[in-house]
Amino acid sequence: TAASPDPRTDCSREGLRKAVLDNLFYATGHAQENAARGDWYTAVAYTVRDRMLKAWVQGIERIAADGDVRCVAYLSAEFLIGPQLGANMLALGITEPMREALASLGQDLDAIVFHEPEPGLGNGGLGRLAACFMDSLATLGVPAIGYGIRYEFGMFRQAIEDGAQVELADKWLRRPFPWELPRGGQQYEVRLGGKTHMETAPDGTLRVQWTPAKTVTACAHDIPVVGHGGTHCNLLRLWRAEAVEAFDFSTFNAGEYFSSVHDKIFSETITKVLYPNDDPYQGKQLRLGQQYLFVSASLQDMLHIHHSLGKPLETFHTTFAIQLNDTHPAVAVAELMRLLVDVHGMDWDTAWSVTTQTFAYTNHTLLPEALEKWPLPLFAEVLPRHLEIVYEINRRFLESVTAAHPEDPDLARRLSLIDETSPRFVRMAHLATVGSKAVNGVAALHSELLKRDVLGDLAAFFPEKFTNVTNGVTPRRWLALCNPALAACISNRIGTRWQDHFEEEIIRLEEFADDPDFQAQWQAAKLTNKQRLTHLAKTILRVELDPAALFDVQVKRIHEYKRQHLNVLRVIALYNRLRRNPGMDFVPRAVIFGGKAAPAYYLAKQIILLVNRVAEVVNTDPAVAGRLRVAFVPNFNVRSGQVIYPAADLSQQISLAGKEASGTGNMKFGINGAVTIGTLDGANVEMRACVGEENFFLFGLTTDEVQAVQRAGYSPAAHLEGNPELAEALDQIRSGVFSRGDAGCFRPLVDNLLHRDEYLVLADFASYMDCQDRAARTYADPAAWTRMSILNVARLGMFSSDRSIREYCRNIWNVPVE
Ligand code: 26M
Repeated sequence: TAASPDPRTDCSREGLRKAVLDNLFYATGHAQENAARGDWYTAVAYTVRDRMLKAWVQGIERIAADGDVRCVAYLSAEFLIGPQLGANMLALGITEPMREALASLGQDLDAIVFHEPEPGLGNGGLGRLAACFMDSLATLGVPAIGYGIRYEFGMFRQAIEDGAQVELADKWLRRPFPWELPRGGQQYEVRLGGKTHMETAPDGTLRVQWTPAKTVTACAHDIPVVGHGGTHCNLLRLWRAEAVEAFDFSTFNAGEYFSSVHDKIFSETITKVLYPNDDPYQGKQLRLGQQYLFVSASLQDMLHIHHSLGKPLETFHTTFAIQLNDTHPAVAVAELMRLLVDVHGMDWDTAWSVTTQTFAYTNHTLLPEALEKWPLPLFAEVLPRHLEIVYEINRRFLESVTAAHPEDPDLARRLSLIDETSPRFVRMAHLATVGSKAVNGVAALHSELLKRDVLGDLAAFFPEKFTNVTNGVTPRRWLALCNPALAACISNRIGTRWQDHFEEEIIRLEEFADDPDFQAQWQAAKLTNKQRLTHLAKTILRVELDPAALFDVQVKRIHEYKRQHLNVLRVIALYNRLRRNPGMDFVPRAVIFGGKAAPAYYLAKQIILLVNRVAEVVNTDPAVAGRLRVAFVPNFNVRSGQVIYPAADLSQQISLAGKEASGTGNMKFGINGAVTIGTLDGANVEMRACVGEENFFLFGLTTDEVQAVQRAGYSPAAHLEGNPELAEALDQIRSGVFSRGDAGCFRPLVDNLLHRDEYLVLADFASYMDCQDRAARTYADPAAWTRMSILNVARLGMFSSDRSIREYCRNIWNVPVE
């Protein structure tokens, strides 16, 4: 007789049905009749998780048992992984049998998938990139661990009240998160504060002793990351801070009892909340504590794994390649030195050689004010031993600098790990660069500008370290999962291999760009997605969109350099045109915005308010009804992105040239068939080169022109003279037309544009308007537009994160990949 299938791995429709019912009862304690949507979600999630566990355990064993393959350790303070259920079912290939199994139980899979709370453990691009990279590493079968922080509260939930952003706590752990396993066995002590002194070791050598002020425990929580096809599974290991135990409460008097509880509360504060800024305006002590906690625990964990392989410490870099996702984990350079030298007694030179062969560093920003630097007193207070180590690294480094360039006495000051202005700072990008084998930017232009400007002196000193790896996004989540309509349309023509061989396969769509049947199917898919977004806008916003209109979308963090206010000025100008000339030829548009502002970023919040106030005026004016609509989608996150990107016709990528490191939303829009209107910034440059200039709406100053304008002394007001439309729009904002008559409301924003305008909004306005007109004219010709849309998808193959990861493997990590 055939063995009956294992109820925990059986992927047949019937097997899934039984398993869901079993989990519903045994994991949630509810009979089918009393189960709520959340209970069904839990039951389905456990059913899927059961089917991942075998690969998951094998993945861990492979890392712990095979010392011959170098494992990638991706260190990131943020992993914006998004909802897990749908992605995991897709990877395992069980979406359809699960859908049928649930249907037979009277349940709708899509409703259950939509119910999942999203772990918002990231701010935006950088955190989402880390998640796409984990997906690609698993899909390519590269052994990897993502190390990060398990924030109890992730990115805040954004509500819009009377047009303004309000921040609400994100309680994503209200119910247990079914995708994590707390690992009681993986706990490490992390020390903070205190003092150092010299001590004689038993063998007579002098060693530094660090007596910390506090010790906390870092506890591992593991989340599986399963690759496409379900065979390979990697690990995301997130750390939670916990108080060390070991109090003997019986001996305490009341005062000690309260102070010990107080200590416990402090310890657990460390991983409480994600900092919601996407640039480090002010260095906060707790933030440094977060960074150090996850870095120290991760390095201890890696050393533990390395040791258990029976390999000598000097070969640590053959076991792990550690990637620093921006400078947030850069203190790892000093921490690895401390662990090797202070704890394991290795000599400095050997330790430095191991360290510099282990690390590589990715930079994600060109904004000089966003480069992390920690005030020395703060750094000394939290990490006294690490400051000494940084000084010693710096002393040796600057010695080599002066020896190599005696002709440039100022060079040491510019390269130093310490910024000697007062107050003095530790420059984390310098520490990361000196401590790494490779440094990369995230798009070709960005990497060039890094070498030229932001890290120019370092790049001149270490030319061999600097390289580029252009970002990418996973075509699983950002096409197969989020856009089933377009995915089916694509697979009908070229099969499904594009899902894990995107670059190779998707180009085959080119030959169908003018095929009328294919064009019709393509348009039908886009319409389906626009209807889905229309439904969302109606239910959550009570805004009526018209799926026949051009969906013109800008979703991303709200930042002056991303220039959402340029987009708003354009909307106001269009509105004025329509009012002045009701009979004009006009392609109906739905202009959609979304994104969060850092809670303390005043002007970004003004921009949100302005969008909502303009929406209020435009959407209630019968003179433009049916032709112009404006919507601000609240709480833009991974889940809403999965609805928004597929519905876009036009993708707004309008940052000032030279400011956006790469952008990844641009790629998500592009592979979902949106055409880009954009500047020559970040990865837009490479996207345009791939799709062809005739399939991209380009406007605006170039990086070099921007620098020339700024050197010559930019005067924004000069751009009003030849441009009455622009002057009128600014005047309306200032005079209260979009603030219910309150003339003071948008003064800070308008004054900034008129007198400062750091991001050259006024300088690019005319060129933007012209370009928008060109886009509208093209949209009016459906065959021409659809051709552009198809060619965009077909030619964006290189923007798969699988390609990015292959480049990291070959050029930076020296790890084998297919
Ligand atoms: C640092 C210190 C304290 C508090 C917060 C931070 C911090 C957090 C996130 C600083 C920067 C953060 O993210 C920056 C970011 O998301 N950069 C984006 O990275 C993307 C992926 O490479 C690029 O596509 C974007 O262009 C870039 O803006």
